[in-house]
Amino acid sequence: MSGKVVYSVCGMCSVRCPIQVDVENGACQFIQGNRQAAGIRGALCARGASGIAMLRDDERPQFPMIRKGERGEGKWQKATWDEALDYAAQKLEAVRSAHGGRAILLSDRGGPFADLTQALIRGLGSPNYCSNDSTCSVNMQHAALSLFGFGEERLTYDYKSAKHVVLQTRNVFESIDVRECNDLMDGLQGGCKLTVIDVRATVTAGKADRFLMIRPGTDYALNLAIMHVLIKRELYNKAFVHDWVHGFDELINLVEPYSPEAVEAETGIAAAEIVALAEDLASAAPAVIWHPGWMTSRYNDSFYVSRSAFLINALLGSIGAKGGLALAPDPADLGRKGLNKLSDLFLAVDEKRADGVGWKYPQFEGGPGLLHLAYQAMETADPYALKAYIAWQHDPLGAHPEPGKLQQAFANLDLLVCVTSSWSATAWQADVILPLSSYLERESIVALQRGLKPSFFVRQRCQEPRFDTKADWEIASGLAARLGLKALAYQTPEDIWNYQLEGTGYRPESFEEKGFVELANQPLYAGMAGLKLATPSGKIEVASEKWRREGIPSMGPYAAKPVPPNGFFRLTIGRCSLHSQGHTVNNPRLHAQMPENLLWLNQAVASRMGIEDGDRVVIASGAHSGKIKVRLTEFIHPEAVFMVHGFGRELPVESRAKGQGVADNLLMEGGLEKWDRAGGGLSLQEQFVEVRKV
Ligand SMILES: Nc1nc2c(c(=O)[nH]1)N[C@H]1C(S)=C(S)[C@@H](COP(=O)(O)OP(=O)(O)OC[C@H]3O[C@@H](n4cnc5c(=O)[nH]c(N)nc54)[C@H](O)[C@@H]3O)O[C@H]1N2
Ligand SMILES: Nc1nc2c(c(=O)[nH]1)N[C@H]1C(S)=C(S)[C@@H](COP(=O)(O)OP(=O)(O)OC[C@H]3O[C@@H](n4cnc5c(=O)[nH]c(N)nc54)[C@H](O)[C@@H]3O)O[C@H]1N2
Ligand code: SF4
Ligand SMILES: [Mo]
Repeated sequence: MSGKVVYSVCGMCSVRCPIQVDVENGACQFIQGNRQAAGIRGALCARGASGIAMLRDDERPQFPMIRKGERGEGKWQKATWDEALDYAAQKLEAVRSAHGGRAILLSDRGGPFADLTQALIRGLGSPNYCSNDSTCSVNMQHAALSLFGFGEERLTYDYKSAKHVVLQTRNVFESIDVRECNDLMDGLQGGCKLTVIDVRATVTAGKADRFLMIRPGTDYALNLAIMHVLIKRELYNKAFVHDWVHGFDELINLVEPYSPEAVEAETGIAAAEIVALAEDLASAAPAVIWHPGWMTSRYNDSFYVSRSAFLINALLGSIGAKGGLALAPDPADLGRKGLNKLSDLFLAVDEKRADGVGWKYPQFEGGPGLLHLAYQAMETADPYALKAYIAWQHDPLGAHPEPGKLQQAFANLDLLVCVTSSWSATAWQADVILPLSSYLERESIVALQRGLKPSFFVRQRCQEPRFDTKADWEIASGLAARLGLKALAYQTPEDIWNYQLEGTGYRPESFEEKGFVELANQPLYAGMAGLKLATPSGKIEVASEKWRREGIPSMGPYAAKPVPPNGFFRLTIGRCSLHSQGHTVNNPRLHAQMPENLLWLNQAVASRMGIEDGDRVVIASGAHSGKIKVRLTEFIHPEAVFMVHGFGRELPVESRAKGQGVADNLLMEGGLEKWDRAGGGLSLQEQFVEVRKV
């Protein structure tokens, strides 16, 4: 066999960048970013480049497994695919006939390929699909919906044409999306100014013209003050506000008390800096992006932070503007037909969701749901019992606070299925593991890439699986065939692609050349002209009517953040360039480069405590504590400590990662009950931790 190039999609994190893979003699040899994809230009991040190390690693589930001992004991019986799928299907059928389809919950990572899992759960007769969003971006998503009537996916951050970008709680150059990194670099090279607002100096802050080290958790106060200055000094875009903002008078009243001087002590940011930033933005408007945040499951007011960020953009007229938060066209805007949805193979399920979304919480979006509330239902059987749970490429026990408490909720399940390509705390608790092929060994369904030039793209199989694993569509089809869901019981990926592409003018072969097909030749700025927003007023709503009906202020007054007592710090968390959440810490190559997480601690504070750089300290909260190495720096706010999420793995099957670093989620006491009632997301940083010298 000779060599070939396969165009595919990275799976080392949920961003899913386009890649091209050199395959020799049926084995992947080299991965790079897709050279034909605009915005990628061959680039890949360190994790994407470590895909081959993951592929060649034997420390991943290699065959189907059925639990033998107690949950979590790690005693497995090797099974054939027929045995494992029969087992899972029989248990699902038993749950379905005893409790109805609604007793089945499925969660996954959401994103462009979720139509498959959504189709499966709908076919099973359950409304209970949830994504990971309630621990990720849901506050920002609900902020967009409450203001614009559409979700954030309709907006494109037009960095390349921007004149001033503000990144607030965003670390673009370490918490990576390759396209976004390239676009922002292009913008900066073209003279765009960058302001970074963070509790610590990140790599991104290192590239900024202005870095504001904010007191953790006080961003909403800052944003109110920015709006105060824009309005008082009449620096806002009056025409845009007149045409598009509903409730401007309410906004004037809301921001009145928050002068720059009034928030200076609370935020730690000098009044003069706040004024200067507002003035700079006004002079660059409308080619301005004030980023509303990505990982926004942080505070009880994170929804307000994102909303106020969007409103700053509205005041600057940058919503829908070139160089701002441009509007991404839908295929229909381009006169093109969209993909046929697999979910439409089945009728919508007419049942209340277990998480209360859509009926108890009518303001929230039904699609991704709120997983932590589904777990409450699992624990209490209110509004009804959840008896089977399919965790699909998702590690909720690693990604939620209080995993012990979650495990107790799982005790109410008759069946816990884990579909996964790597080991995880959740897989270890499963009754049956359906091992997924790694992303290089499987294909995906076709998906829509949004943006100014939308495209359809697909993940192609680069090589055959090294182990007895299967692709998502094969697993979904295998379950569907056994559970009477004929429509989803596909035999080949081409059958699925043909269904999805019917009427679009494309065929499965259309993707061979580049891995994607573009729906437009030129970037299209859809713009605001002629748009009718799906909000009750048809405009951008300062106070959302939908939220008001539920008695929830969509932007309240700022509530001051408490100062941690002596020896305690606010726990702040995030990502690093070398790892993806929790699922790369055992990757041979990435582990070699970053085997453990460090605790960032302010230098001056540390010297008062007698702690030196590189010391191991105790970090504790409630019953949990761990020992972690400190990284001292003057560039972190003295009230905060910072650590990267995903470490502190305990599984014997992950020899490299086991026992290295500390798991941040164990330090989040009572964290399953702490959530932003207005935005829906968990409040992972409403937490103080104690730090002690060993
Ligand atoms: N304490 C705390 N909790 C957090 C966070 C935090 O910072 N601190 N961050 C939150 C955020 S932003 C998110 S998005 C969630 C993430 O939470 P998860 O989505 O649970 O995190 P991952 O580690 O990405 O888990 C994905 C799991 O899917 C499986 N998997 C199988 N195949 C693939 C594949 O091809 N690609 C990928 N990516 N995974 C595969 C692996 O088993 C892996 O364990 O956690 C959230 N929870
Ligand atoms: N390398 C890498 N890239 C990734 C991922 C990954 O795991 N690894 N995961 C992807 C996913 S799922 C997500 S959600 C995104 C997340 O992308 P981001 O949201 O940009 O990333 P984070 O690292 O979670 O947080 C960004 C910054 O918020 C800062 N911060 C913490 N508290 C505060 C505060 O109170 N105020 C302010 N102003 N700043 C604060 C942190 O110091 C951190 O630098 O990254 C994506 N890209
Ligand atoms: S950001 Fe990196 S790891 Fe994530 S999909 Fe893109 S290349 Fe892969
Ligand atoms: Mo995330």
